[in-house]
Amino acid sequence: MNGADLLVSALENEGVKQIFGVPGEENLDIVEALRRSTIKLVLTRHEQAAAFMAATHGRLTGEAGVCLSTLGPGALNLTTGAAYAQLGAMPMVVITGQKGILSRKQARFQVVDVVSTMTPLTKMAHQIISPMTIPSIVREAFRVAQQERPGPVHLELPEDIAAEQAPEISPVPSHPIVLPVAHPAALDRAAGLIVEAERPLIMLGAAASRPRLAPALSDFVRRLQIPFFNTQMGKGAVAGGSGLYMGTAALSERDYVHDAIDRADLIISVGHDTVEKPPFLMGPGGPRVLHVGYLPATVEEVYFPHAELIGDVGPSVALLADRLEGRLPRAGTLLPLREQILARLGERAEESRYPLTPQRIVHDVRQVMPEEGIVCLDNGMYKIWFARNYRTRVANTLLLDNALATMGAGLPSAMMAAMLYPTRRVLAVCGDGGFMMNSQELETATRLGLNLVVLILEDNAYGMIRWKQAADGFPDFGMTFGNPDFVAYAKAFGVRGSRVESADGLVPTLEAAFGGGGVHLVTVPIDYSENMRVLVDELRTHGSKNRGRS
Ligand SMILES: Cc1ncc(C[n+]2csc(CCOP(=O)(O)OP(=O)(O)O)c2C)c(N)n1
Ligand SMILES: [Mg+2]
Repeated sequence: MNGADLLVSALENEGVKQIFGVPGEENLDIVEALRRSTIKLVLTRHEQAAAFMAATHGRLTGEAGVCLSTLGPGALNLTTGAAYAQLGAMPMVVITGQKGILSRKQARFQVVDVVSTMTPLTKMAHQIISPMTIPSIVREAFRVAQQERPGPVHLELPEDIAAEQAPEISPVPSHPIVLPVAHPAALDRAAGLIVEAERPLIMLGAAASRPRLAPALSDFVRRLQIPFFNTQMGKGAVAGGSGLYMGTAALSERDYVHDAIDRADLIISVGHDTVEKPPFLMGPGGPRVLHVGYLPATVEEVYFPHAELIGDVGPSVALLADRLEGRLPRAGTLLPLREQILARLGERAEESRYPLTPQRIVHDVRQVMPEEGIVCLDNGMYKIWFARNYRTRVANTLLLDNALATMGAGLPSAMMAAMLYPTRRVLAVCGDGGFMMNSQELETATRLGLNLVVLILEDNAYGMIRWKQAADGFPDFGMTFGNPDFVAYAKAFGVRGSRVESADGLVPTLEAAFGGGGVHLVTVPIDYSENMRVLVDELRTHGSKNRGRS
């Protein structure tokens, strides 16, 4: 038995089923131990994709995903993925190799200080210096990665420690952990604030999307009958059909959902994580905010709650509802605004302009996705449109990154979702910029035999930045590029590709793509003139009218 064997048996003990990565020669002992294990080694074509996949595994299951790379260059390619998991609160364990630490036969060849690089990007970064410590370090790594607030942990296993002979040491067994529930005094205080409120509103933030929390939150909202809105990463956390959904705050102010937010006198902010672009801006005056979370709030210029309810969110909100059910005659004061807000979002959703408008694309995607289907977004202008306009009825069915907001994660995150849920429809939605940042993973997706459709929105530009440039009054400059013929590009990977040629062509093309199974790429031209018309001109007028009124 050597260090690598101890590592792999500790990973098996954690229930790890697969490791994503690109090995180097420093990992060969680990690769050999994996060959003899129950764990599958899933090769990707870039380490970044391996990290995005592992992080998404953690996000969707609550169990840390694992990625692997060599030292120096490979490890550095994992850094964006580490930051993605750190900001996005996704449990992940990152394993990297290193040259031997007991002797230096290759001097400083390929050596960078990976542990120092990973330290600010992870919850814990650690170099393993003895095989004897591996079982306990691995157990600790998974505990730290998975406990609130979840995130990435980095372990560096140098090649000589991996190869070092060691006695067989049993892995450290894990046990279930029951989290503390909010204190009765905090529950009383929170209940008091809610009873006093005249226009209460619930906000569901990123932590509301933790796996398995949706039933408790749906119950909480149903019992209180207080209308709610989501942040971008809190979408779906309350099951659909409640009739209390007021919208998603994809922008920080002036959007239609802010009609309700601006009028609220109390916001019950469940699981808000300030890594997200602010869903609303606190300032002098404004509503009171009650923060409900696994952990205390992070105080910011734009977020400074007046009271906090800290503890395991599910049981804590159930206790809160026990104190409040039937005692809130003003729960629905803001509800009459709902219809108007949702009607504005539905505008132009069926317009037959070609190239297609973002509203039409969101609308058509919703038509072909079943309630349980999962849409995974890359980062670009369309993220705002999907966040505002795409209605989710099931938690974690619109996976987007409003934390690091990196380009390039759309396809790998969709690949992970397709691996975890082979019977659900999974759609990656990418801009022509973001898709090309990790398009090499089409090979991985085909090799893995995934059922997956990739939708590319073509504007031949870094559209989001081009829009910002225009909105800020700069001349149009430096944001356009050419694209490959995406259908031919898909074909080169052995992937079927289709181009949408008319406004009515998107739904049938997506249906056919899903119907065919396997990996399918669909490309559709998008008309982004709506960005300026709606998100700048219309909302500016709306914002000023609204302020005048209230
Ligand atoms: C890795 C990375 N680089 C740069 C950015 C800044 N950025 C945000 S959106 C965007 C443009 C995205 O272009 P595309 O993928 O084509 O989507 P579009 O906005 O055109 O729909 C850029 C450059 C980023 N978020 N992540
Ligand atoms: Mg683009």
